[in-house]
Parts: sequence; structure tokens; C-alpha cells
Amino acid sequence: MPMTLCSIRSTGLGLLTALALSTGALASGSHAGGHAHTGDEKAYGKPGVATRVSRTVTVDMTDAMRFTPSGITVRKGETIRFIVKNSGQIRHEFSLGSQRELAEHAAAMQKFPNMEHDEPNMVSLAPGVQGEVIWQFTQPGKVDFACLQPGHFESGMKGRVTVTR
Ligand SMILES: [Cu+2]
Repeated sequence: MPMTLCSIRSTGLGLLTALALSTGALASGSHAGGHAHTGDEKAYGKPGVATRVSRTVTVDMTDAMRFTPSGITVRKGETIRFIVKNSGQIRHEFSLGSQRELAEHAAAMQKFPNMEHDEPNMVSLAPGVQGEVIWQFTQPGKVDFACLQPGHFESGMKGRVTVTR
């Protein structure tokens, strides 16, 4: 049985702690040598470092179950600061991932609507609140993003980042 993101989360308090620690280490600059933190790297990129942001992209979320913009183009290697705003009256989130990972996670959210998750590739926002995700796109191709609040992905609340060479 393939291990999904959610099964990892539900089994691993230790892993979450490790992630939190590694994020803290990056923030404090202990990786100043520029070494990639390979443990966090995924096919769709890795957590970005705030001091290396190339560009800011603002993404709006609404109760119409849409992201604006829903299509974003970046270049390979760029670190993007996504300023994400929830303009709706209900909770929404912005999660970057592979299409498969997002679909699996959306299905899990249908079963466990109150599942807590907090990872560098996503931000979950109460109505009217703004947050950010800093992500580096390390490989050319397509990276998807979606809102994983129960039913939102299924209603079409998704978008795509095209990573060019
Ligand atoms: Cu949503």
C-alpha cells in the first residue's frame, strides 16, 4: 500500500517535530553554506528560503471555489513568495503538490474534515485572513495547487504552476 502524505502525518508526531526543527534551522541560517536540505525536497520543489525570494505572487481565494490567478508561470530555480488571501466567508487553503498527492489528500480530508495539517507547502486560512508560502521550484514541469478543505478540490478549487526551464 502506498504511503500517502496523510498516513505519514497521522503516524508521525516525530516526523512533524523533525520538520518543524528543520524549518527552524533553515530560518536561523544554519544552512548558510547553501546546501540543499534534501530531506524536504519533493518532485515539485522544496521549501524556499525567505532571503532568496525571486518574486512575489498574490493569490486570491473565494467561496466561488476558485483561485485567482489559477495559472502561474515560473522559471526553474525561482523561489516564489505566494501571498495568499482568503476573501471568502469560509476557511480555504492553498496547498502545492503533485496531482496525485493532492487528490489523495482531498479524499482523506473528506473522511477527516478536521484533520490538522501544517506544512511548508501549504497555508490554511480563516475567512478574511492572509498568509504566505515560500517555495522553490527546482524542476521544470507542472506543479498543481488546490484547496483541500472538504469538497473544495472536488468543486474545482485548483490551479497549476508551470515551471519553465
Ligand atoms: Cu477552499
